[in-house]
Amino acid sequence: MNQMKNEAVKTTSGISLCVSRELMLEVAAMLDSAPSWVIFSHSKPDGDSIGSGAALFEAGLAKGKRVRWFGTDPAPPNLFFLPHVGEYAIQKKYKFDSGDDLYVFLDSANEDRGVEGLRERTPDAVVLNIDHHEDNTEYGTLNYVDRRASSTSEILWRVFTAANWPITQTIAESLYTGVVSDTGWFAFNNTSSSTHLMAADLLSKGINPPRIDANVRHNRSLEGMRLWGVALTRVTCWGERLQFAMTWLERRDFAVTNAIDSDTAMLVNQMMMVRGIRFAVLLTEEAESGQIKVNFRSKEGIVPAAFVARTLGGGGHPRAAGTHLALSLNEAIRVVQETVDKVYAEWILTDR
Ligand SMILES: [Mn+2]
Repeated sequence: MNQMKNEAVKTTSGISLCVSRELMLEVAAMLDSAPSWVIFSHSKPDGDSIGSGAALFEAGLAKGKRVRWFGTDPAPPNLFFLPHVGEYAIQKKYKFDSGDDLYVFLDSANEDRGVEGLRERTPDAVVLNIDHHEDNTEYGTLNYVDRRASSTSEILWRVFTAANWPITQTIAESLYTGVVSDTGWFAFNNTSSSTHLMAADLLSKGINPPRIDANVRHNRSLEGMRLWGVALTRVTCWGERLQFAMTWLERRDFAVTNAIDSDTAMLVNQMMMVRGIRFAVLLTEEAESGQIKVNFRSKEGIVPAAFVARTLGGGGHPRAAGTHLALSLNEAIRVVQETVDKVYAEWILTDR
């Protein structure tokens, strides 16, 4: 376990914040001493995983490192505007067998979140694990896992700041994209005062938040919006205060609307906009896996989404989690509903 030691860190805009300075410098030193960085983003990469990857890629180039960047799935098109995304390459398997490369895992809770092969690494392979997921297994040679950080991008910002690495406008843009993606534009409760200090610092680098918003959020296809329409007309609620909501999508819905799988991003959050709903579930029949993808979201004061996801073999953040079920859609709906009720009943008795 990493020992957290609180010390004040001054940002370039003169703002102080309390974080583990020792660990940040250790991470920076490890990066500094490696001639070659191989960065890995998790499967189905999101704004934080691509944003932090782009920022680290640029920092590496600025330091004259050989930098490579891999992941198992393409970056979502709404993140193509970020720097170096063109250099991000798809790789399903990787040989972790070099003592000269530093393998940097960003936003990845465990060894199975991305490319295959990490478990078979040779003893000389050095792995740097930078993450904020609660269920991170600390699989790295060095782990900077801060479960209170809003995002991996926020952790990287601390490292860059502590080590006095220049934060260019494009690095700032990348980190900002990561933090707004993971905090729902500073609305989720992982948003801390430190998150806002980071945002202030990034704004001082000349970034353009409306441009980022236009690219990341306000960039949906009409087909995707129609898919949301299909799902939203099916929302059903249950529970003593109708606090649970669920909807689902089958393959036919994608064919009818001409939408694609990635169009479901953020859909589960929409149910939470309904007054009284504190826990939302989206079940999607996936083309690629042939399984049912299940997304969970929860608010404060109800069983955490991660509890339910873990009961069903998945994982994630306390309030944003998910799993995959090898069941038919109808069976999955039944199993998920029963599991939510069961885990909620246990949670009410013990955790309140
Ligand atoms: Mn993240």
